[in-house]
Amino acid sequence: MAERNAKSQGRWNRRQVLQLGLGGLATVGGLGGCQWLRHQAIARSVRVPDLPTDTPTYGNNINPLRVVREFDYGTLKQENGRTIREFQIRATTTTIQLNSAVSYITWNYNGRVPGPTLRATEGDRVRVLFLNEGGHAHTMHFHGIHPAAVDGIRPVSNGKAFIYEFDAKPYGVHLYHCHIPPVTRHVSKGLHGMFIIDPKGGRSPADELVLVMDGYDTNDDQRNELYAFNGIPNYYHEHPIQIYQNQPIRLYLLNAIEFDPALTFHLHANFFHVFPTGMALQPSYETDVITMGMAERHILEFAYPYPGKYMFHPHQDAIAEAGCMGRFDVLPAAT
Ligand SMILES: [Cu+2]
Repeated sequence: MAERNAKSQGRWNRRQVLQLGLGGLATVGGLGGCQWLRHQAIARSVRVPDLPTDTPTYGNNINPLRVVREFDYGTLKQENGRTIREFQIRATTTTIQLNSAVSYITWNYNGRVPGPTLRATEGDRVRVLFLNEGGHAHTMHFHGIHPAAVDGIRPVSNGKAFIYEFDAKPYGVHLYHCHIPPVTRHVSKGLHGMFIIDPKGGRSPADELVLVMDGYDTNDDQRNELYAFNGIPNYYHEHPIQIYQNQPIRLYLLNAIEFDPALTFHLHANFFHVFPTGMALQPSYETDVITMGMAERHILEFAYPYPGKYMFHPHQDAIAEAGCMGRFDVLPAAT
C-alpha cells in the first residue's frame, strides 16, 4: 500500500525503478555540462543530407523539402561601378492542395506559398522587378530601411509592373508581403515571404533552414482553419526534414500567420540560441520555446546530439494539430 501511495503521488521507490530497468536514470542530471559543450562545436564543413527523391509536390511543383533550403540570391549586375542584386517576382493566383480534402486558391509570389526566400548582403543595391499577374491589385512591402517611394503601399494594378529599388539594410532576417487592404486577406492567401540580409562578414558555417509559419482562412470567417510550415499543412510531419547529428543548424523562422495575435515555436528534446530578428552575431539567450507576434522573426541555432525524430511546433497545440507541425529526422553523424 505504501508503494502504491508513493506511485500515485508521483514518487517511485527504488524497486519500482529497477523493475523498469531504469536504474541508470539516476545519473541523468549530470548531462548539463555536455549539453552546453555541444554549442561550442565549430563545424569544419557543413554537411546537408540529399533531398529524398520520393516526396510529393503540390501546386506548381512545390516541394517543401526543397523550399526549406532554397534561397533566391537574384542576379548580380554591375552598373556605374556598383553591384545591383536583381530579383524577378510575379504575383500569380494558384490553387494548391492543402490536404487530401481541401484545395485552396492562393494569391502568391512566383507561384508558391510562402514566396521565394530572397537573400542579399548588407549594403547591396537591391532591385526587385515586380510584375503583377495575380488578377487583383497587389504590392511588395519590404521590412527594412528604405525611402517612402519604394515602401510598397501604392497599389500595382493587375497586368502592371513596378520596380522596388533600395539599399539592403539592416542585416537580419526580415520579410516582405502585399500591403493592399484588407492586408489580412492578401497576406493569409499567400502573399508573404522571407527576406534575409546577411551581415557583410557572413555567419559561421551551418546547415541553414527556412521555416515560415502560415495560416489559412479557408471559409472567410477571419479565423484560420488550417496552418502550415512552408505552405503545406503537416508536410514536415509526414516527411521529416533530415539533418545530421551534431551539425550546427541555423533556422530562419518567421511568423506570417494572420488573425492569431501570437504563437510560439517549440523544439523537442533540445534548446536553441536566439538571435532576435537576426540582428546580432551573438545570441541573446537560450530557450526551448519562443513567442512570436505576427511578422516577428528570429534566427535560432542548435544542434542535435542524439539521432532520432523530433517534433517542432507552436505550443498552442490546437494550432499544431491544425497543421503547423513538423519533425526533424536527425541522422547519425558519419564517421
Ligand atoms: Cu495583394
